[in-house]
Amino acid sequence: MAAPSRERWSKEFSRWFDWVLEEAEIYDYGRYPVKGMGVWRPYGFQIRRRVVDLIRSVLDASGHEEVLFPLLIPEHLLRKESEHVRGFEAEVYWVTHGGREPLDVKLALRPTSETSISYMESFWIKSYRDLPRLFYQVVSIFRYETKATRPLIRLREVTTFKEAHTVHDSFEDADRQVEEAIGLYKRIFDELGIPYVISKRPEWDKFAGAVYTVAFDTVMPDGRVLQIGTVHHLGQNFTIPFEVRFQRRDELIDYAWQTSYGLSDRVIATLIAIHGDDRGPVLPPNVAPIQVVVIPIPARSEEDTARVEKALNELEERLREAGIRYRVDRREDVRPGRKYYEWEARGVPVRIELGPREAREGSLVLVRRDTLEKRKVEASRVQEELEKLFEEIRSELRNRAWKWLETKVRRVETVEEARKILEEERGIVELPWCGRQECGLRLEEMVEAGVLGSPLEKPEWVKGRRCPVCGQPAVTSIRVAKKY
Ligand code: P5A
Ligand code: ZN
Repeated sequence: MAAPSRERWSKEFSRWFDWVLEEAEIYDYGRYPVKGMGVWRPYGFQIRRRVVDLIRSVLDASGHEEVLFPLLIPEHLLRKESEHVRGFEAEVYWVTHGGREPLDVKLALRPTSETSISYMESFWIKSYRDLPRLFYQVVSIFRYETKATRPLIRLREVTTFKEAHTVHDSFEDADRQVEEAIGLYKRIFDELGIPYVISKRPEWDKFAGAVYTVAFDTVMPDGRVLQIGTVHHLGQNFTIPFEVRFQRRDELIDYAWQTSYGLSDRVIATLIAIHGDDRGPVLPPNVAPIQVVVIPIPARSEEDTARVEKALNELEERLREAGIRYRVDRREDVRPGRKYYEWEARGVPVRIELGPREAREGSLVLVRRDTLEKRKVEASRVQEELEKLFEEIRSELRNRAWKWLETKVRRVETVEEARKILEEERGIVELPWCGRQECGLRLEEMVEAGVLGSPLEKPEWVKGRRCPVCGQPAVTSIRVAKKY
């Protein structure tokens, strides 16, 4: 059987995504009576937990220390860094009352935690010997987003915000941390098979309060681009107003340097979206709540029924022993075909079919969710076969996603071509660029799309080419896309 098509997945992505969240019982959105806020359902929560566990393990193993700060930030802290507050002011939810009493000091629901964390760091950090310090927390943040909200993609309560905040004794060490963070995020995305493009954001689109911002973007099935993670060099922009001072090795007192970086529910949204097809999502085995679903095929005779039952018990024993997350779907009132459909829609990566014939032969049929390819294996070898299959699925999902992304990134030299591609196919378009802000802003208007920024290294291919807006020699390339 051929692999499922990806018609609906790409052509009606928005509806496909809503259908998956509902059908697979991942996230209930739109029914909860506050806009931009949804409910993680048990199956979705399990996916979320495995993604968070993965991120935690990568951060823990690289010297990050987990902390937990209060949700509420007093107004004067939030206002201390002027660029930051200017960037977030319109998005802050305020707590103004305690019971019936108006509060003396308004309290913000954190939109992010640079201010509250910097404030506390001013007490904790004294000397270069204390540095670097790497903190992170996994929390809800609140942003009163005015662009159209979408489940997991643009939320007003971001429930799975993994924010890291680091402190350093020099600008260069913070630069090095930015590199390090980029490496960690690559690892996380690679584990999930999520392909990405890394860009240095232009001046006019960096994080409010950052010296510079590096962003990970991916192309969603509809060709629109989603920012799935960001890393910021904060310089001394927060440590000066918050007085995070330390004694340097040469005994002088200086302000520290910081970085911050974050991931959100968008990582889970992308994981669900990117590997999908018209039958639903395909979850990589390392984060799938159920890695294997076993479907018993009903037998006609009593003898066969007993055989199937015995083979099922042996299979369960082997799966349990191997530590595989499995479920046996024993529902008697539901036909196998219906069961296949339901578990496919939940993205379970492998199905095992076990009927009278397999029970007699001592075999099993393994079916891959991504390709629907069937494989007959000896029942006694199921553990090894599954290990092998999980690895194949994981690497093939990743390869397929990367190949798909590569077809969505196009290089052109004229505004006209860029405009046409963005209009018809979306994706990411790269053009030569003189590096000037005014040309970047002009380009955004001309192609009716947003600038993502430039690659971290000057690309070879722009050599000898010109900025299509002003005709000056290109110093780098610029990426534009229709963004979420
Ligand atoms: C870095 C962590 C920050 O907030 N402070 C702490 C820094 N950066 S950010 O770019 O504003 O956000 C980090 C990532 O969070 C995702 N994101 C969202 N996801 C869902 N709904 C939202 N409303 C939302 N806003 C931001 C983005 O992936 C972003 O890169
Ligand atoms: Zn130019």
